[in-house]
Amino acid sequence: MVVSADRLPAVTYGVATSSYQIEGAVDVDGRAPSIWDTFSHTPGAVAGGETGDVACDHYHRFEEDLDLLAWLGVDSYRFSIAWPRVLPDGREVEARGLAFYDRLVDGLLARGIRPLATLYHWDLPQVLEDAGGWERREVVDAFARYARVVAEHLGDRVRDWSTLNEPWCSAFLGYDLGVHAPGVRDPRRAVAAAHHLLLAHGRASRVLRETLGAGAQVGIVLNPAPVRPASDAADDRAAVELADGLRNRVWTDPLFRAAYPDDVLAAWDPIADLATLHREGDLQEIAAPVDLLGVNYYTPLYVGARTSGHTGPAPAGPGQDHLVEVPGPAPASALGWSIDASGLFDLLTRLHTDYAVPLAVTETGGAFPDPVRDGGEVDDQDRIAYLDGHLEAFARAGEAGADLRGFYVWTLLDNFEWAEGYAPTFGIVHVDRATLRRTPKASAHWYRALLADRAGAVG
Ligand code: IFM
Repeated sequence: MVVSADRLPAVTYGVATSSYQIEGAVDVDGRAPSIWDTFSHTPGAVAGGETGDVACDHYHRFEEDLDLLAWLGVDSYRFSIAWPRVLPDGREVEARGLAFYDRLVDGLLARGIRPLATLYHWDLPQVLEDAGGWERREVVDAFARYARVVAEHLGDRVRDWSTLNEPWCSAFLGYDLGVHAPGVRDPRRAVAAAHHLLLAHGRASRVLRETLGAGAQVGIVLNPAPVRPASDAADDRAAVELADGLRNRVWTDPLFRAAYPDDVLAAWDPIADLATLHREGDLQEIAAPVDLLGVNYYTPLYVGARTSGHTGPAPAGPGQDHLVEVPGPAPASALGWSIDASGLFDLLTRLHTDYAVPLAVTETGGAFPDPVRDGGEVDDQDRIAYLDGHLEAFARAGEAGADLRGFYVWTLLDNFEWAEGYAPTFGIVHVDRATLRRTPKASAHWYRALLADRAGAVG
């Protein structure tokens, strides 16, 4: 063990989940389909044909999950609200959908746990996708209206909000590579989706502030990655700059500098009609004040240039077909993602230096083999080592001056891992797929003990 409780920054600690990955109950209490319902039911889209229809059935078992959170001793719980439960047809408010989040939030507060709500973790109502989805500018007002409905309803009890989770995935995995919902493969549409996601963030964050009043915290969650060259060759080192633009600066420069990076604009100019897409005033709206930047970190991105002889798919994000994403070095998690806690340190210190924004790690964690013993026990020492190393990197970034506010483990429960289905397990609590019985893994006991010690150490 490398991190001790007294070394941990005195910030908020928690765990994170998202609606479609855990709730199930997809046709209950007026909920309508989201793009992920449609996509997961499309043959060949998700490994094993799995869907979020049942997921962890958290919608019906949330009290048990709240008790697990209380047992863990977390300060905060990061969850997302399902847009298609609240505005199933995109227009009329579904009171039963909001009532579920009342029960969840009230249950958290009754247990002394602070809610951190994300408005959008990828479950766009299908009806809005049918009207053009993130590709069309109209979605921006629809998102702002959804933000107002939810904030008016929960804002007296939920004071910490994020607008979007990982717009890189929504725009580039969803509209460029087509491996996430809505399964589109069109770089022009991906460029449009990216812009409208940013604009939706800006418009919704203004609405959240107006609705919530003073003292609320409004932020956004990104999944930036440190970008590293596949080799020392000059072309590979040059590839890093553009890949960094399309993974990181394409989000952070508009958000914190009210400008798209020049290299990104140059890469996109041949793909999309930017003069029509990027309208006057958009960047000022996108660069609304942000109280907290959430950082989801799993692995660095390794890139090379095709001219150096690398072959394979380009990194996600239109405009870099001449680049190749290559696997990072061992060790890797069960999804083949290189494990490298130094990447978290690099990311947090860089974001602090470049943008001077308060930061939280809103997700980190790993999928590991997780052999299950009789009775559901999982001795996941590999996950403990992962979390330990990443907490140490987090502490080091704080010591180096980054303004850190929180750390959330991904994730509470083994759940629906998008296009990968249920096979990769990220939870610190095992969920038996047949019975949905929850059993804390060794990592949950470890995190609980660390949080309890920290409570003693921090006083
Ligand atoms: O499961 C996802 C989550 O929904 C978003 N961030 C990455 C996680 C692991 O892939």
